[in-house]
Amino acid sequence: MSGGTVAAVDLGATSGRVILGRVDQRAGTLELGHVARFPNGPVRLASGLHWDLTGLYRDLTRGLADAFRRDPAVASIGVDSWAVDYGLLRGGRLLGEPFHYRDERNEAAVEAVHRVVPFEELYRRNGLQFLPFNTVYQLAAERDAASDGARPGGWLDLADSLLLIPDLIGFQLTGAKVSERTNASTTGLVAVESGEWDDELIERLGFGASVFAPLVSPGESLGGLRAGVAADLGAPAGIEVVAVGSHDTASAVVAVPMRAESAAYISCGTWGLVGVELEHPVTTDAARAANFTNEGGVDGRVRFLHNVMGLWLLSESVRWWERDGEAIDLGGLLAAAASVTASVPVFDANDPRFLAPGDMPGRIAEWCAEHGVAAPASRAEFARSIIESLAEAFAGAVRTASILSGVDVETIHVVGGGALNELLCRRTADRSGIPVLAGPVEATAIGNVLVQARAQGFARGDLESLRALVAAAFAPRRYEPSGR
Ligand code: LRH
Repeated sequence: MSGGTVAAVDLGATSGRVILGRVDQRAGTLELGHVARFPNGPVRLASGLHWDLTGLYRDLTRGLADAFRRDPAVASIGVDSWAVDYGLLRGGRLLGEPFHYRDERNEAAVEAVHRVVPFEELYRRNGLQFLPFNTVYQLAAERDAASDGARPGGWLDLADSLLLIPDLIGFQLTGAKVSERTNASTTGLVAVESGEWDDELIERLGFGASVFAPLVSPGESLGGLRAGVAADLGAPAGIEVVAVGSHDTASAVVAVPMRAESAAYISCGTWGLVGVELEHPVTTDAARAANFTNEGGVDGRVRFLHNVMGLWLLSESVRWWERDGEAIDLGGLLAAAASVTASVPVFDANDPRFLAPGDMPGRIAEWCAEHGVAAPASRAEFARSIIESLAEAFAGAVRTASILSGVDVETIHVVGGGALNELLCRRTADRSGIPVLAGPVEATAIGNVLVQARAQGFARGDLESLRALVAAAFAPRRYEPSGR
């Protein structure tokens, strides 16, 4: 067999898509076909900020039906999404819409977890940077909500299983309950050294080990589509769902056309995930102090990276300005930002005040007032200030990743939607003093496609062989540092 087509479902925090990927390694080709794109976002219910999982499932299955209409020879399906969020099930039934990681319920839970397992110990065990929304804190919030009697969404003790978002979709499609490793590594409950569920930690936190599903690695099959689903999708019987790097960032890193020994990557969309790929985790005191994470990568690699608040700062500002119905042209705003000549403030993009949805320009102005610097004076200046602050945070995280890991970074690869943002790529090159190679934009879907293609026998070899296909198919755009 010399090649074939697979379908990637890639769910991001602001949009989802279904993409067909045709891979023929012998011919050295990799082609993408965009089938469907649909919006995603938080829904504020009485119980807090949630995802509309049911709506997402409707949209993605419509997209998959379209994919099978276009190419009845699609060999398999793979699903990836943002990390950390989960749904609880009892008897196969979903106990409410999953919480959105930007919900505020985690604040009190952080302290509750650290009282039982101090952060230093937690980091030694799971190797994860502190993010207040890591699943471990969300589950503590869930547990405590149930025990105070009010149960505003606290269903942990009622659940018989917990599945992260892509696994939850895999379950709807196939009936199989599994936990894919790259995404499971973001829960905080997987031991960084063994890669297995940390049962002792789970027990100490009172979560109940039986809700966690068996771990599977990218490339393993979840099994065939349920008969009813296959009929709904117009898919031939026996189409498999294959576990991919179901954490979107893990899939994106598969598709970074880099030489890992001398490159850093920035997977830039809602978040900017900045780091390097390693063979072994780094859980030193310095890595903990710098808040660097060791997430599980495809083929057992380690994604040693830091979460920088990404284009969320810009998209949430635009959403705020548009709240009275005005439509803002993002291209025009970025062009105006590129022409700003006044000096703009560089604020700390990692400040936790920027995490929750809301008045982002107001919070930037508040940060400036607290730090005695003049706030941006126009929308173009706000946009420029956001880009400069992101570029500075990216450059800093690349420097830290290099120091902590020993990787001598000669090139920075920017993949994801941020690769289209010329100003951001240019200023990241300028502020880091390192050339930036931008693209591919659809790295996440490509990584998803490649892992499926390898499972189907359309490609073989290690990540370097898969990356060679990416490099051949998508010529990156190069930004040299200007010295400014
Ligand atoms: C990016 C991402 C990131 C996580 C965050 C929750 O989409 O998966 O890697 O930290 O969402």
